[in-house]
This record gives sequence, C-alpha cells and structure tokens, in this order.
Amino acid sequence: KTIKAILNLCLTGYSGILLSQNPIIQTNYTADPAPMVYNDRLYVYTTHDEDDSTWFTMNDWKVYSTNDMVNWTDHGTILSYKNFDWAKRDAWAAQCVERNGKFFLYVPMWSKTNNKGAIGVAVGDSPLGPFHDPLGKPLVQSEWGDIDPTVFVDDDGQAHMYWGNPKLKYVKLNEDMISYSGNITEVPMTEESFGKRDGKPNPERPTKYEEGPWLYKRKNLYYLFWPGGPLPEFIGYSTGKTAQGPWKYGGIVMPTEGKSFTNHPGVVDFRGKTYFFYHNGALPGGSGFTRSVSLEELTFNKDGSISPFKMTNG
Ligand code: FUB
Repeated sequence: KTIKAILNLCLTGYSGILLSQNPIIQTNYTADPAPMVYNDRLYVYTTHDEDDSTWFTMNDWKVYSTNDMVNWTDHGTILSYKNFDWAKRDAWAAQCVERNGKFFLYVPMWSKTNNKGAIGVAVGDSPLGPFHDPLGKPLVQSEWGDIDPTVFVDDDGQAHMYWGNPKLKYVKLNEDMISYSGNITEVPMTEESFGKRDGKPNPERPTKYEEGPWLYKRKNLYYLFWPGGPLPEFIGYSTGKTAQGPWKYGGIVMPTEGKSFTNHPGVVDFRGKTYFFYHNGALPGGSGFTRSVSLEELTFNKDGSISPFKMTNG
C-alpha cells in the first residue's frame, strides 16, 4: 500500500497520472465526489480540503478523469469561489452536468449578499472548463442550508435539481440550465420516504436525511442517495417512480465507517458497470476536515433494491 502511494506521488509529479486504489486520489485531500461520463471518459469533480483544518477550509474544486477505472489523470483546480464576485468562501459539494455540448457546474458557496449559503452555476465549453459565472449572482439563495446541489437531466429533457441541509429542496431547471421555472418546493420529510431517525427526536431533522442528495435513474426507477444521521453520516437511499417522487425509503447502502463524520454519494454508469463514489478520512492525516475520495462498484438486487456494502480501506 505504501509503495503504491509513493508511486502515485512520483507519477503525479511527472505526468499527472494516478494509479487506482482506494482512496483513488492520494495527492490531495478531496471530498464530495461528483462523477460525470462524457465521450466515454469518466470525470470526477471533487471539493478540496486545505490541509490546515479544524473546520472546513475549502476554496476550490478539482477534476480527475479516467477511461479504465485504474489510471486517473489529475486535471488540477478548475474553479474557485473567487471566480464568483458574490461569494466569499466555502467551495462545497458540486456537480457537473453536460447539456448540448456545454458543461454546467452547480456549486454551493457562502454568499456575501446575505451572509448565508447559496448555489451558483458556472458554465464551460469542456469538462475541464474554463468555467465562468453567467449570472453574476446565485441561482438559488435563501438560507444557510442551500448547499449540495444534485442535477439530473431526464430522457424527456426536463432537468431536476435537489439540494439542502436539513431541508431537501427541489426545483425544475429550464432548458438553459441557468434558470428555473415554478416555485422551489420542500420535499416532505416523512419516515416512509427517508426512514425513522435513530436517537433523540430532532424536530429540525425528523428523518434520517441530512444533506448531499444524489439523483440517479436506472430502469425507469429513480434513486435518491443521501448522507443520513445522526452523525457520523452513513449513506441511505430512497426510490421513486418519477424524478419528483413520491419517495420510498430503501435502506442504508453504506454504514457509518472511516474517520470522517460526513460522507457524500456520487453514482454513475460507465462501460456497463455502476460506480458508487464516496469520501472518508482514509489518507494519512485524514479526518473530517482532511478527507479522501474512494469508490466501489455498485450492484443491484433483481427488484432494484441495494444491499448494504462496506468501504474498502475505510
Ligand atoms: O464538504 C463540505 C460539506 O460537507 C458538503 O457540502 C457536505 O455534503 C459535507 O460533505
């Protein structure tokens, strides 16, 4: 394990190529993985934990890519909160989506405007950018919990965005992907949809849902994966027959483990397999604020349900 880690560091120094093993990225502390497939290549967008933290110190986003799930190319930093005039810190969990040859990167940050969380969108002509802020203001901004956007464009062309902590919010994005129509709604937090929360009753968090949703579709069934609580987080999932639910709690897919009190799912199909990305604190010096990205192959039972699985090298 140590020799491979050293080899990774040496190779990165010369060519930007990383060899795969969990954690797949060993040259930076990274978290909140968001995979995207484009032109038969898998890209994973990550947040970046600065290595000096007793709380989240996160300034920018990075991209890594592969075409064989073994060799990863480090594309470096592709965007910072400083690229948004209205943002002042907290480059948190993002997701990139391609539409009509443009790449839309949805990014939560702390807003100067109202001193609360907000979600911005950056647009680029390639998966690696350069990205710019077409709006000059947040796409969504109302309260602390406007973080962790997930965006999914369905087969009928409708784009859906979910986000939020502790509320789970939803809106339909327009075809331009930088505006929305209709009202932002809150998904009802029922035990049927998100499971009965363990521990002391928490009026603000009545179910297991915490944050970091990821919307994914397989065989006409929609899956919402989400980090659940009480802390430390595990990953749970809910399913629905439409992208807007109603949602039915499915269970825990990845139990709490590792040295990070957060986790974050990212699910993608690539070359006939499904991959589940997540984070923990597995690198040397790892913690809740110095995290690292890992992945597992995700398999489904015949009825579409998912049996729990453990982290590798957690
Ligand atoms: O990485 C910062 C925050 O921690 C993310 O936005 C949450 O999902 C959690 O991972």
